[in-house]
Amino acid sequence: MILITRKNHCFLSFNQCSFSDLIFSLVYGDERLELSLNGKWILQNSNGSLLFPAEVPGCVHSALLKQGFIQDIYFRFNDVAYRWIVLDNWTYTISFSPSNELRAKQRVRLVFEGVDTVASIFLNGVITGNTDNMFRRYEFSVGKMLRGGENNVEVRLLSPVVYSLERSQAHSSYAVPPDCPPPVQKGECHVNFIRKAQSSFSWDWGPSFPTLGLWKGVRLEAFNPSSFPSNLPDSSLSQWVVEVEGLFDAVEQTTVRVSLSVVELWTEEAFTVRFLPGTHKCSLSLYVNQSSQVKQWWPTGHGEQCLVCFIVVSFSCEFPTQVYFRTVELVQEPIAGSPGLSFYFRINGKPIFLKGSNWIPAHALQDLVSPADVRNLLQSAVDANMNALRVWGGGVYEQDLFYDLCDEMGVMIWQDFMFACAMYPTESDFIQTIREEVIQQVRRLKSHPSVIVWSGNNENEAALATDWFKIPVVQRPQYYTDYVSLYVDNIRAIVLEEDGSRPFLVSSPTNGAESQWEGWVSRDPYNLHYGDTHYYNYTHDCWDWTALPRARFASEYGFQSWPSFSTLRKVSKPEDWSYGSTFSHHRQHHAEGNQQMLKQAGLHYHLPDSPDSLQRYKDTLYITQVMQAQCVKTQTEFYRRSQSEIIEGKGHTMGALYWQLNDIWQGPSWSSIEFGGKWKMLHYFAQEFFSPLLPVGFEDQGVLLVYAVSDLSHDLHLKAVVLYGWSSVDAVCTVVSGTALVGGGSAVVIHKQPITALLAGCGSGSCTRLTCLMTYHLEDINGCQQGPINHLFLSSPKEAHGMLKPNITFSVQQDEVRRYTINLRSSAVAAFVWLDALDVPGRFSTNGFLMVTRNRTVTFDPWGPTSTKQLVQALTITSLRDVY
Ligand code: BMA
Repeated sequence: MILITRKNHCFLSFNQCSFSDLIFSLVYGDERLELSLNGKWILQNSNGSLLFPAEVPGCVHSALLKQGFIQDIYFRFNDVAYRWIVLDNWTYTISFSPSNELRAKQRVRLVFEGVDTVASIFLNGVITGNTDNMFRRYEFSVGKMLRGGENNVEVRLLSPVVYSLERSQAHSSYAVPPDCPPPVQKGECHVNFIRKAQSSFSWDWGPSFPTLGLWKGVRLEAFNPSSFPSNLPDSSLSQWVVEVEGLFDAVEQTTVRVSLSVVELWTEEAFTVRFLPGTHKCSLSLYVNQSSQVKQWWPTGHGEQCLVCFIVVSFSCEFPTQVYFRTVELVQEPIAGSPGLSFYFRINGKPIFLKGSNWIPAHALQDLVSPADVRNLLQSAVDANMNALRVWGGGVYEQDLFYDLCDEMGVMIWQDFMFACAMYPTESDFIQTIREEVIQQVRRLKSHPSVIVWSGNNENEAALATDWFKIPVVQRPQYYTDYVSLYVDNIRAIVLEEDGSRPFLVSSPTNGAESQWEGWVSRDPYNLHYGDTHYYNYTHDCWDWTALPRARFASEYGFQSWPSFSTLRKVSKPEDWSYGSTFSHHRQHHAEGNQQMLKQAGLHYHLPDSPDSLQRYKDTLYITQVMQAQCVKTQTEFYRRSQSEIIEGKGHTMGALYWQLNDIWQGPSWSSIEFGGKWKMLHYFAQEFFSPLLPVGFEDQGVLLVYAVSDLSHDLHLKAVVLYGWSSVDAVCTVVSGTALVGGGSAVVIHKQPITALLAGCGSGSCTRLTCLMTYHLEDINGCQQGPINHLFLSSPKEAHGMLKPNITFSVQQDEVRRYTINLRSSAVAAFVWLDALDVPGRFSTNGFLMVTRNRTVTFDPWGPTSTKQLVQALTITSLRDVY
């Protein structure tokens, strides 16, 4: 059976509101009036003991913070200390005076772009509506309720924690697990009973801050009814279609001529649009000339993100906007020599290996995520050669800017719906609010070419199939029915109705088509022959690639590490600065996490033993980062080199999205970027292991294999060059392989040799597994290096002989641009050389590297003003041999 989703697809990138205004004024020659209610509101707690100004958009925590009632929410144990905030009810109030002109309009709506979460809304003391879902926009008709002069809006928010508890208690017929997070997370219970960021009640990488507030904009909008459009691209197997969808709200019948054109494609189509009274949907389709050369949107690394000018003309006025064109297919078809089905994405007809990671909320208080934070994180992803991110289902549907930037930067988005690691209730009011959430989010996001797949939830198929919650056998059918009702009969049905242009997966991990055939819950959603896989193993030696799952698509895998000392220092006191401190224990939300990191690190590295306790603490943070970087490197390289082969029936891996890109606070986690944007060692490693062209070396039963992995579009003739030597920067022995053809989008073996022969070939028997390591790179037929230099340890560094303290010294000089050059000098081969500019924010060109030469130059791009002096003072250099 071949299951292929193939859609030709174009995306309108214009601003929906302006288009709405456009149509509106065309029809009525009238304008829509808006009164923003953003800005200063008054906020008070339930007994009125706290009453103070609060900014909207915002939340109770950030308002308390601004008033000085609370300190940095992330400082030390404040997540627990500030729990009182979310156990209380809070009311936001604002007074405003709408103009007579606004009040005179036939329709006046009070619009909340986002209410967090459960609230009753009053206008002039009269209830206007209720909210129960932070992922929805709410609009209330308030025309007749507005009065001349001063009016007021009051939003009475209920404690999300109390609400969730009450909802779960009301659901008495059967349990909807889990009740509470594990105690190590210090979180709140029953988060699955509220449509709110699931991680806000705590997660294994984040604190419990169940926010309350008006987290998005509030406004009054008034108009004489006509229309507001959204856009809905359509599909065709052979042709590009630009489809514009409008939702119309008209009082009388009107007829308008509208023409759509893409001038550079010589394509134009005219329509007569008849507005009938009432609200209804209307779609206009522009079929692009088949002979046209459409400039397409490509993921980064595979081409440009072309925008094409699109023009709407009506009443002889031209309204230019822009569209993107791209296709996406999720290919699930038989593979020769392997049971099951393939699982990969084809963009514009080209199979593409997805390289990237998983995105979580960038702050517990979403209103504190600045545009610069979003841009910096996404730029960091692209700079690390990522082309894809998964917006994970336990957080939030991200803000518009996030998806705009992904469109611009060519980052593909795997978009989860916001359900994670739980069962969910299916009472009709719950389903209703979710239906509205899904409709709104799909309409908001479907015009983004970056979004390539919808996915119903995070790990709920696996939770059900592998019985995470110990549900008695007799009760299971109920949970299966609920699962299918929520994700298939409702969410999937809406997505298919609203957006037929992208694949939809019910869960992650899932067996995809196979799960569907098995009734949407596969017996084993982790089956490596189908779909995507999540894989975690903290206790097994992470260097042992033979234990790794040769999956079709690895959508989650990872290891924890601690952030750097400079990041932790901001939220701690000197008494916290040891690995065994109460603080270190408190910040760790994953059971046994701190011990697991040291155990894994201890398999290959000497653990820090400085007599100076602060130094030992800093060195321990460092060694956790070394461990994480090397573990995720090994695993990612395994997935990348598995893309072209089937071994024992498994392989054709076409995606590696490690867990997780970013952090929500300063604590231990799987992230490669610290809270605040600083790159961990893993992120510098990702820049290398996601290189478009990468040599991957590993040992298989005593034999060295070097693969060339290429994401390029063209073929290359390459050879591997292997160099090795441990104990001295001068001793180098070289082996050059034969030349091999490396096709674009493939992984091929380029060198194969028993390690014993390799070592013996170095002459005089001086090289052993303990005294030597290998570095290797690819060269083209002209002898030019292609891709980065990679390395392979032949034994654990803790067993290596001859590793010396490298005594690395440095000098800094400023270039004419705002960039600094750091010249390093080492007296010995040094592993995991780590430059840390402490509190000077910025990025190094490379970091955590193996230094096999006496001299090396690294550049530093500061993110703000600094000076050579400041940088010299801040800069510390640590290598593996320095910590014991
Ligand atoms: C995965 C994720 C998250 C979690 C991570 C690390 O399963 O989906 O729920 O944070 O593992 O445990």
